[in-house]
Amino acid sequence: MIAHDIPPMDLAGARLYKEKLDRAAQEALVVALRDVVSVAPFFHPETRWGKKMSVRMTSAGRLGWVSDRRGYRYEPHHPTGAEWPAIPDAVLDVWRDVAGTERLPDCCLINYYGDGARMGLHQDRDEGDFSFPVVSISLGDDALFRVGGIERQGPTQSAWLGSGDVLVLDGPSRLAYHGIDRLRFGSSDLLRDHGRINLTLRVVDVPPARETGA
Ligand code: MD3
Ligand code: FE
Repeated sequence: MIAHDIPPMDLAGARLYKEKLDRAAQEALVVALRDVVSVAPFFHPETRWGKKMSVRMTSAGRLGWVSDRRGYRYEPHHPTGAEWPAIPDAVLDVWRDVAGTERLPDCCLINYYGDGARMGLHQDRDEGDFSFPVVSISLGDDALFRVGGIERQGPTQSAWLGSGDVLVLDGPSRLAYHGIDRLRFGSSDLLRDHGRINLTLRVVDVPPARETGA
């Protein structure tokens, strides 16, 4: 079930829907994600300087997010060479509910945070068109999220993201600096071994403009 009655909170221009997904909806997502991860297992990405990131990742959709010594980019294949699995319908339902566009996402990045994992302040700017929103779904342990403006040095706001929370980044917030400072490891019993899963849904490519007559 997706709750419709609670209006979102404003978080530096982003819309935060607290507890958007109830426990049954969260469990249904976890079940669907188990199938994704059995085809496209989590891997431990490296930065372009060869340092392992603390977050483990995989993706679903036409394109997946990959990071290694060659840099950060979207790829049509998992590091094993297999195609990424399709984005589960239950995940697309959340997008349809909050994204406000007919366009469906190309990529569902799946981030897993174990004890001590974090993600430094960064912008998401490797997509073709920033006019589409980014939608983030949190599952499992609480995480301290930080979001600022479009300049790295600017002031930031922090908020705890809990299981079932949905965040929509559009308008100016689409290019805001953001990161995850820390987890309250073990705060949720949704995932068997605790930790946190974040789903980030993005439109990556825009279909090429069609020739107009002549
Ligand atoms: C704000 N992930 O994968 S999700 C990422 O919780 C990423 O795993 C974090 O940042 C996580 O790139 C944060 C919330 C989020 C996602 C995309 C954003 C916040 C954003 C794009 C623009 C501004
Ligand atoms: Fe990001």
